[in-house]
Amino acid sequence: MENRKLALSGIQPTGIFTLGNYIGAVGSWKKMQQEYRCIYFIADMHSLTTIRNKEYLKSLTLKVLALLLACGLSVKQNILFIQSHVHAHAELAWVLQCSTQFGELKRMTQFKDKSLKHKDNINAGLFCYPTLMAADILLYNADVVPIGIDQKQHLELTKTIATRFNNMYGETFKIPQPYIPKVGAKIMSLSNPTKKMSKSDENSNSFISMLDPPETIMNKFKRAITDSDSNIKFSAEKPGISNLITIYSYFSNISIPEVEEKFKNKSYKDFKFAVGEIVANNLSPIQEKYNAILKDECYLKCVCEEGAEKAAQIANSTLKNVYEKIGFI
Ligand code: ATP
Ligand code: LTN
Repeated sequence: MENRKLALSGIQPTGIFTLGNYIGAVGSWKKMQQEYRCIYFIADMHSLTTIRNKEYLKSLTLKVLALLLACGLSVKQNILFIQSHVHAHAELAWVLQCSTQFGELKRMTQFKDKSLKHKDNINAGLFCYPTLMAADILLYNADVVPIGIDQKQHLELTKTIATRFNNMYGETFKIPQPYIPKVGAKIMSLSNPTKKMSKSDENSNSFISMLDPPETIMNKFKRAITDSDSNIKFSAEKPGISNLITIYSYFSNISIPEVEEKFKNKSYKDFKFAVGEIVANNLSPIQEKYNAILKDECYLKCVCEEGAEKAAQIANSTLKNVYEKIGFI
């Protein structure tokens, strides 16, 4: 009997993912493979809330899959699949929507932010997004959900929905816990360090894409907005330099005070160069693997098919149990 805990998470194919997604989420997914059973997926159904271009969605879904594999996710040890291939997600989402209150969804900050950003397309999917996310998690009885801090509110709502369902129909779902990294839970935009780094930002200088070539990475860090001061010190009053310290600390595996000590006599210019270099050096091998994997369409198809089959077995069994509990015959 497998007694390791289960980790589960997803990423939307809304763009080639950024350094923020990597540090806040995908990097943890990779590390957790040693200790946990892991289920990871590409949340294409979620991305339909903002993407309405067929070819764009299709090509991004495959690219994101290739990039996840290139980052080191193993399909031998884990389940990796595409959300829309497992129909139980949509079905459980409906059931959960019927035990979620309008007021609860209205309070979600992601809904408020995205409705401001996509004023011409405030669709019902965007509003109900957290119930689909709850279904993603509860179908597999996940113990932990590795996410960046921006998704914490959605996870809290998942716990509320699961507890409410369990109280109403009897013990059904495991209550999941978030897993938020201590360093890098919210990597900030390089052009506005009070805002989250986001792959759908219109300004490409605000983020490092995982596929940016080394020269672009060096340039983006060189231009990164920092504070008027010149001390390489982490503090809430200096979000620009603090963001760069966090990124350096993540890739060098040394603590924030150690980064400060290492660069205490250096200028911002030198430090930005060092950050660019360490990031470019870490992304290069991933990019090489990505280019090789993306060429092999047969392999990618095979990964999706196998992943979906394994995921569906677990998800369908949970859904069957839920249908019985709620009185579907
Ligand atoms: P979008 O720009 O389309 O809103 P996003 O970049 O916010 O997307 P998601 O696909 O919604 O990315 O997020 C995938 C995972 O990455 C989530 O766990 C999320 O918390 C995490 N994440 C996203 N942005 C950051 C960031 N800047 N820092 C740390 N973690 C992040
Ligand atoms: N909402 C997440 C993506 C996502 C997810 C999930 C994360 C969809 N379903 C289930 C963890 C568990 C986001 O990053 N925007």
